[in-house]
Amino acid sequence: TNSGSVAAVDLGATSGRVIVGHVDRDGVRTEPVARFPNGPVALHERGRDALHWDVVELYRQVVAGIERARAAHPDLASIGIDSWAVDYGLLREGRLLGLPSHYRDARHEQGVSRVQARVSAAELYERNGLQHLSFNTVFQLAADPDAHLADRVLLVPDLLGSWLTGVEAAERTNASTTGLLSATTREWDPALVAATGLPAELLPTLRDPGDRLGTLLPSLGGDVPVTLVGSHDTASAVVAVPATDPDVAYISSGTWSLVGMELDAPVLTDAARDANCTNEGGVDGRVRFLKNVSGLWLLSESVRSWERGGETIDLEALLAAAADVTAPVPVFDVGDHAFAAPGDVPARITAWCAARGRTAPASRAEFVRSILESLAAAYASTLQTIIDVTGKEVRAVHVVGGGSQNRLLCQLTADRTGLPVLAGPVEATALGNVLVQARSLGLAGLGGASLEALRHVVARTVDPVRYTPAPGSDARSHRTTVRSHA
Ligand code: ADP
Ligand code: LRH
Repeated sequence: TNSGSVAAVDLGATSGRVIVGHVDRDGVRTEPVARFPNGPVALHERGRDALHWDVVELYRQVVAGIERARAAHPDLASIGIDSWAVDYGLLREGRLLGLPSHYRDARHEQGVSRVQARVSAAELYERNGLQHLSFNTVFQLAADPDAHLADRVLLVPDLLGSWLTGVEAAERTNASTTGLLSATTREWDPALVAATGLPAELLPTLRDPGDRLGTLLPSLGGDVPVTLVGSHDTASAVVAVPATDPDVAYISSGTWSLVGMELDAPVLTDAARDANCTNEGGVDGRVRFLKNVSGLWLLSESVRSWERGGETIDLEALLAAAADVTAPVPVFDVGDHAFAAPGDVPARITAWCAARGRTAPASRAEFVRSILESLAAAYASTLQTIIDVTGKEVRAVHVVGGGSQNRLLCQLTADRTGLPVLAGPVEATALGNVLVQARSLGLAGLGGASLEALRHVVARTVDPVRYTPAPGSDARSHRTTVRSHA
C-alpha cells in the first residue's frame, strides 16, 4: 500500500505550527517544519481596547510553513487546517472587514441578552446542545457592530482555507461550536441564525472532514489539494486519542482543557443542560460530549506577567519547584469570570483568596502549584459530572496536547480523579489532522478506516506515559464537594 506525506496546519490560541506527517504501514511519523507564537492583540477602537487576532500574520506564517514543507517534501500529497473554535472573519465581496475579534474580548457578552431575547436559554440548548459560553459565535455575531456590513462569515480555519484555495465552505466540526448548528440534524438552524439578527446567506455551505476543499491557488504554488479535516482543533485531537478501550475519558490539554468523552448521539437532557455540558460535532458524526474547563492559559498568562520585567522564565524549572511545594495552597475556581481576560493572573488569584479570607500563594512555585491543583480539582469534578450525566463507566483518562508534558498536572489529575492517566501524544491535534487527510487520500491502506482503526495507528506509534493515583491520595475525599447531576 502507498505511503505518503501530508501537511497539518494547527493553530492554537497560544501557538501555531505546521507539521508534516508521513503515513506508512508502520504508523505515522511527524516532523515539525514551522512553529510560531499566537495571542491576542489589543487595538484601541470605538473608545476602548478591543482584542483581536493578527490573522494576516498567521496567514503569512502558514504560507511560509507550507513552502518549507513542500521544499522538504516535493511529493506533499495534501494540506489540512485546524484552529481554535468560535472566532471568525467577516468578508464583503471576498475582502476581510478588519481583524477577527478574539474570544476573550468582553464585547461578546452583550450578545447574550440580544440572542436570548429571541430564543430562551433552554431552547438554545435544546437546539444547539452547547455549553453556555458567552463567546459562542452566535453571541459574538449578535454583538458585532460590523456584522451587518458583511456578506459572508468564515470561521478561522475556513478563512485561511479560502485564502489558500479561493473556495468558501464551513467545515462541520468547527461549525458545531458556533451555536448556529442544530445538534440533531447537524445543519444550520434557521431559528438560531435569525436570533443573531443576520441573514442566513451569511453562512457558507457545510462540508465534512475528508472532503476536498480545493487546490492551492496558482499564486501560492498550485497543485496540492487542501483537504478538510476536523478543523476544530479539539475534534482533530479527539481523533488521535490513542484509546483501544471504549470506556475512557479524554482531556485535550492546552490553552483550554476539554474534558469529556466521545458518544454516538447527543445528550440533550435537563441534567446535561443544568451541568452545562456541550455536544460538539466530531469527525464521522461522533459527538464530543465534554465541558470546556480553563487550562494552561492560567499558567502561560502568569509566566507572561512575571516576564514583563524582562526576565525569562524556564518552564521546566518552575514546574519542578511547584512539584516540591509542601505548604498547602488554595484551590480556586478556575472558571471564575475574574480569570477570563488577559492580564495579571497571580494578582487575580491573590484577590480571589483575599475576598474569601483564604491564604494566597506566597511564591511563584506556590502560585503554579495552586493553579495546577485547581485545574486537577476542576478536571475531577467535571469528569464526575460527565459520568453522572451519561451513566457511562470510565476506566482511564487520556490526556493529549501540550499539557500532557506537564508531569505534575498529570499526577495531580490521577490523584484527584482516582483514575489512571495516560499522557500523550503532545501533538494529538496535528496527528488527527494528518490521519483524516491520509484516510481521505487512501494512504497506507487507511481508505475507509474507522476512527477506532485510526486510533490504533496512533496507539502503535506513541506510547503514552502512565500515571497511577498515588497510594496516599483518596480520590473520594476530593470528590465530596462534587454535586451529583444524575
Ligand atoms: P494550544 O494548542 O491551545 O495553543 P498546546 O497544546 O500547544 O496549546 O499546549 C500549550 C501548553 O503546553 C503550554 O501553555 C504549556 O503549559 C504546555 N507545555 C508546553 N511545553 C511544555 C513542557 N516542556 N513541559 C510542560 N508543559 C509544557
Ligand atoms: C481549544 C478550543 C476549545 C474552544 C476554545 C475557544 O483550542 O478550540 O475547544 O472552546 O478553543
